[in-house]
Amino acid sequence: MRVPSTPDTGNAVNNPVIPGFHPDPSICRAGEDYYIACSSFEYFPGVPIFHSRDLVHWTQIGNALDRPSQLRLPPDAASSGGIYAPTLRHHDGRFWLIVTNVSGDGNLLFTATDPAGPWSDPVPLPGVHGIDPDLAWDDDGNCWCTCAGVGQVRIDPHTGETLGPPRRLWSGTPGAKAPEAPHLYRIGEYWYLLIAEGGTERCHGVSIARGRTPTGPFEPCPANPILTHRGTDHPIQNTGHADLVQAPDGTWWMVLLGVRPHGGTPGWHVLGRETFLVPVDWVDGWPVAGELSSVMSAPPWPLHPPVLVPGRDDFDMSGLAPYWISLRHRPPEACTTKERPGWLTLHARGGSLDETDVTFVGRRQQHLSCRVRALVDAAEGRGGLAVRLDEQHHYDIEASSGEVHVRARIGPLNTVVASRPTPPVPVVLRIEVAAVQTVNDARTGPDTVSIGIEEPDGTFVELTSLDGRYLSTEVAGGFTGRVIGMFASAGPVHFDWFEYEPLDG
Ligand code: 6LW
Repeated sequence: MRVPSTPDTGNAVNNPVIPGFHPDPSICRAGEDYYIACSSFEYFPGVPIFHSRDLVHWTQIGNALDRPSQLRLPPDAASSGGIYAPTLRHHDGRFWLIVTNVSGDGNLLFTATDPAGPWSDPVPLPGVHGIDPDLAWDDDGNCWCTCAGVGQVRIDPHTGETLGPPRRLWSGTPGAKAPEAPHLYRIGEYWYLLIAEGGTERCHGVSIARGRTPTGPFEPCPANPILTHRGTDHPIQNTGHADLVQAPDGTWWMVLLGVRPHGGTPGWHVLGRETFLVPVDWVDGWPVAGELSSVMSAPPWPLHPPVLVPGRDDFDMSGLAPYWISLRHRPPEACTTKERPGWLTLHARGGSLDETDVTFVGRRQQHLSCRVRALVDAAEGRGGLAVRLDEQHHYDIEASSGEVHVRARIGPLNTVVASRPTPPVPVVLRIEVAAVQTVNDARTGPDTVSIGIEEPDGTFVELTSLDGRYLSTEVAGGFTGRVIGMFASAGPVHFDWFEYEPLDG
């Protein structure tokens, strides 16, 4: 197979280009600007939106669904329910986002003039059935909506009305399961239908077909799957759910999801499905994906250094940065920086971390090794720091007036693993995650979660060290990745600052 003609520019860039739990990436370009949207499941706000000028460095500019009128997640919405895969497109001078809320309203369509927001209230699509909805317009202005399973229906994107009967376009490669994540493109003389198949685990792959019209018939690419790591011990696995974009210089690129397992093959992954980038060439009217690797040759244009996200948040702003996410809904009164200026106050809504309505504000773990610290005043309540996958899989350190407890929840096991008296003053809690890298990226070293407090002089007192594999998707299941953050399980709990420090080197 030929490798893409993208010249090796010599300087290397890292993959994933958007690390941490940012699955199901959908990309579009408007002029010189690229945008990516990702799924967000039970978290609020939903659908993080990223911006880049070079395809390599991405900055989160907001979340498309940041109002309850856009994102209704019932208190009992399942973990890994809520918002599934989006499609983001730029058409007719506007940005269009279509997405499925599997915990309520089904398929919804949003528009914006600025992808940073505000986005519109939803246009419901009651006649569109299936997940992973895609949008494509033909030269006659018809809007085609294609969904997983690869069914298609014509819609009015302004009213959400379906126009005409649904039709089946393609069932994917015979013998491969779960044709999903469809995206339809008009490229040259063909319409191309890109899909994921094999399921979003180790058998995941990207396939494509082409036809002369947006409704087919479609002929599969003889080289399908055009990208997969199934059956290999490649350090990037579960590769699939892709989207294509053409750069202003005419080169083609593909974003897709992948995971970085730890512990050898098959191993376990803790950061969820992350967004990767790979170059694409065209041979005989078919796309040929380049090699997907952890370090890739930078694209052949000037790189724009990323806007660095501060590792420390002192909660001095009136609102929260876009990387902060809560579970299911964030009632303003439960999470405020107004009650004690310069502090974030969380008011418990009743639930503990084992419940779906716990008051929690966290950020995605984006590094295999990182240190998280926070200064907590729990004199009036109970709360602290947690690293979570879901209600049944989390490690947490909870402070109250005069003591801290460390708890491990692994499925049916739920136990306090360490306790320690503390002076009745604000205390610095620390969670340190270390997935030790070994030679050749084999990642067979230990994956630990060290939890403790800091003495007034900053000395770290480790209360326990737990095995990180039990906070992995292979153990917990689901579609999300680790989120590390602050919680309140009783009363008000005040946080003066929160610090996230990568330790990956
Ligand atoms: C998504 C489907 C998938 O809707 O997993 O990886 C589902 N592919 O396309 C949730 O992410």
